Amino acid sequence: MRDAQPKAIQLADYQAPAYEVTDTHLKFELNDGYTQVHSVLTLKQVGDGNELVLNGQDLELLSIRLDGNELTTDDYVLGDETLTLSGLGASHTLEISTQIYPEKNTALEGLYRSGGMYCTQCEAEGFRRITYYPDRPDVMSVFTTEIIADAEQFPVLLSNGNPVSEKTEDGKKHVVWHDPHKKPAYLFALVAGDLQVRDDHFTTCSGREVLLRIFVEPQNVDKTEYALDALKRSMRWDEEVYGREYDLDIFMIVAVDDFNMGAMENKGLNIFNSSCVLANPATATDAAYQRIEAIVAHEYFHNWSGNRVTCRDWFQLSLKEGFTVFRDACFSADMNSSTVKRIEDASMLRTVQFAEDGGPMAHPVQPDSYIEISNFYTVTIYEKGAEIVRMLHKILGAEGFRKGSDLYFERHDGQAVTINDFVQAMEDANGVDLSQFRLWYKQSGTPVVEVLTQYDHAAERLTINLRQSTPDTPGQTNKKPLWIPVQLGFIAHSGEDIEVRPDQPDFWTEESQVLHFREAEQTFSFGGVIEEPVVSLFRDFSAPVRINYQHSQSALRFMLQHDSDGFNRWDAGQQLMLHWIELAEKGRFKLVKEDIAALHSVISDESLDPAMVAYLLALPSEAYIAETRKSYDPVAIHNGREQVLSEVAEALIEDFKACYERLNVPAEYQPAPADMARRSLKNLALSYWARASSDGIEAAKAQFKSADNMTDQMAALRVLVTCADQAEAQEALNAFYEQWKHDSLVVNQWLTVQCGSSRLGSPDHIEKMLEHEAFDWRNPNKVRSVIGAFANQALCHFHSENGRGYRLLADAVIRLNASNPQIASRLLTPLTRWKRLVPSQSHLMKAELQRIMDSGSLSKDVYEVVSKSLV
Ligand code: 0A1
Ligand code: ZN
Repeated sequence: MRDAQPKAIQLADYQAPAYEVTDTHLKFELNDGYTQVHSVLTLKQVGDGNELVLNGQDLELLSIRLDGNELTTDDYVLGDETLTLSGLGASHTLEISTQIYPEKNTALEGLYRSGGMYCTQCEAEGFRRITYYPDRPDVMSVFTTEIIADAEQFPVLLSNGNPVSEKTEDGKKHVVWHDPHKKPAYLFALVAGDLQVRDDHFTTCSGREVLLRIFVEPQNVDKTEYALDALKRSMRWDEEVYGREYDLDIFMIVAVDDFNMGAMENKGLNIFNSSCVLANPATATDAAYQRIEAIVAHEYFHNWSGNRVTCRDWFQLSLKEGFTVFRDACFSADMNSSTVKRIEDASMLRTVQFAEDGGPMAHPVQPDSYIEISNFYTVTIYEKGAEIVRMLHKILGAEGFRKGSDLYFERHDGQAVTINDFVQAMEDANGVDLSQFRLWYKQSGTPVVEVLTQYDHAAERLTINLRQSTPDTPGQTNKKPLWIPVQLGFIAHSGEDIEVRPDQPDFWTEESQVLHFREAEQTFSFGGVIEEPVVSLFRDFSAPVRINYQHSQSALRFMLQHDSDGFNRWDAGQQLMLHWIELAEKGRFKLVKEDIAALHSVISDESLDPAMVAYLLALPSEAYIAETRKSYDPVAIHNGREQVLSEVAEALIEDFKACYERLNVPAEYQPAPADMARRSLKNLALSYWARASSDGIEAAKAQFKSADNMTDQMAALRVLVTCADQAEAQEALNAFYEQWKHDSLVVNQWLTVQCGSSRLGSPDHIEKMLEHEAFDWRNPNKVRSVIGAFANQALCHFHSENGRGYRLLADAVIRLNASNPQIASRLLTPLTRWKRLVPSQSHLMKAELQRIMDSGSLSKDVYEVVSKSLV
């Protein structure tokens, strides 16, 4: 829990460490109820000063020796969260023993118990809960780790690097691991348990054999094959696309049930939330398979972008996260449909990151300050950070970007560096000046680009006028113009693209079809345009900006059918649908025949990728609709959207039925892109069909009963929960629970489908689920499945008029603040949006934030978000 007023850490205060730890020897004695940690650190003075500050949190200090001499309390200063030694010399050996209580660790940071196993989570600042140590990423050390534990209970004892020795004596197992690569403490990991393993091998590009191992609880061995395959694909891809080879003899993944985040890239020993690694056809949906592939890749790619080259301090977090998300997105695009991947990512960014950037927690991709670093594992750092790297890729071209990344890895291997070092490598490798581009890292807020186009038929000339501005955000005003890459296309009446030839070639990159928009206002002209084209702007979502450009309804319908850029094709449909929903909210919506014809042409175009068709026909989410408005009424949005859904379903009922029947063919389940695409369109068609007809509901019931894979079963269950009458929906939910209650990951999906449902997810229902035998406050996945799903998906219930939804969330935050501050703080996000809501809801929400603030001793995590939100 926090001091009275937690202090913000400032980037401007960064100071290099005075001491380096060249070697770190750790010995863990895991005992029932308590663990002892003995460390031997080899210290070397490398900077100014003779003071060594070690971090420590919730530790019992047993002993401390310097160069063999036991120190007394007079020899050091023990603060709340630090232990400081002064007057040190050039080199020393420091030995520290601490005692910790993993069994009581509910925060899931440091060393903790998850079920029958021990595991660690050290990023960002968890290592300080294990022993006193300079827990900062710019202190990199070679680690040797000895683990001693009961041989019967914990036959598997793992740590980073390569195994050195193993023996069993007096019922205790002793193992030693050695990691030859220098690393910061946040990449340390330890696992102990009675685990089973699935092994595989990978031969690297230089011919080295690497042993690949996935450790899981025994009942999950049949869920490991896909992750292992994804790992091998990732290893090959990183060699081929980035020239990066793996660097140890062994690479391990461990699945853990209690985990705050998705996964963690500890050197050679990745630890995964079991929901992000375990899959078999009967229990995991296609979406889960794709998430697993992406996260396995993400953690693996960190081996270079994060581990070999790491961050100097936590203000540089996006150095590893933005770059690694960009890398995993390109990998997923290469393994699947690149357009669909782009749509998913951009849509998530526009919904979640834009909301963050427009709210009280807005921060630059390189923040200037923070109170609790755990609060900065955000969509801004990750996804906006990835968009910035993507823009660099567009500006420099694939080859230039690769030259830059090669230089970056070569120049900084084994170092802890800054975002600026990354950009500098890109600059140096390409001979470009990226000073203006760097502003993307420093300015928060979503830029708005206003576009005006004018066509002069006689001169065959098109002009495009662009104006940019970035709104004020907390602590930042008067933003400067950014370097915005605008990928551009002109579409002729025939539907074909016309060549784009700007009169200012210096502002144009032919390879990526990008116009470089770099001033507050710029006008570009294009000659030789013989007919007035439809202008397709920001193709491939080439910059993370809001665009103000009014296409006519007919131009949008035209783009929905003809734009050669898949992203803009989809986006044109989204804009049309946003307009329909707005009209529906005003009671003025009627689907016109031109709209029906456009949708019909999409659904009946069998040449299109079915996954793409499914996206083209899906309405924007309620959360995204809200995000497009200055102020919003969530219930009105919900009702408007429901009306449009029903009208589309009725108008195209025959198309949806036919589409479902065409695609509902018996086939053995494969998690392959073409099969996933077929299932996604089939299940979308089912959801519309069931909305408009009882035959559709019957089809959903049949699919629910006969499905041999979770994608189809869950899709059918969702349809029944949404469209069938309440009793039938409940019956299906009960049957599902009976079938799957032994499988915790499937039960999580069962919780999500009902708690996130705009029909069933009422506060009463949520309270009931919190009492259910399947629920557990200590397990973050369960909390997310019930409370997270409710507050982020069941929006019409969460925003219920009497404020009960807000109260329920606030109660959960107050409760979790004490046991798991990270989860409490993340759960809180929907309450930070109060300023954007209609006044009646807004003050109810604010009152709940205030109640959290007044509830007593807040963790730094919760305090930071609540206090910033109340400003
Ligand atoms: N670095 C991991 C994510 C991660 C971050 C923080 C954690 O605990 C606070 C845990 C995991 C990644 O990007 O995958
Ligand atoms: Zn990451």
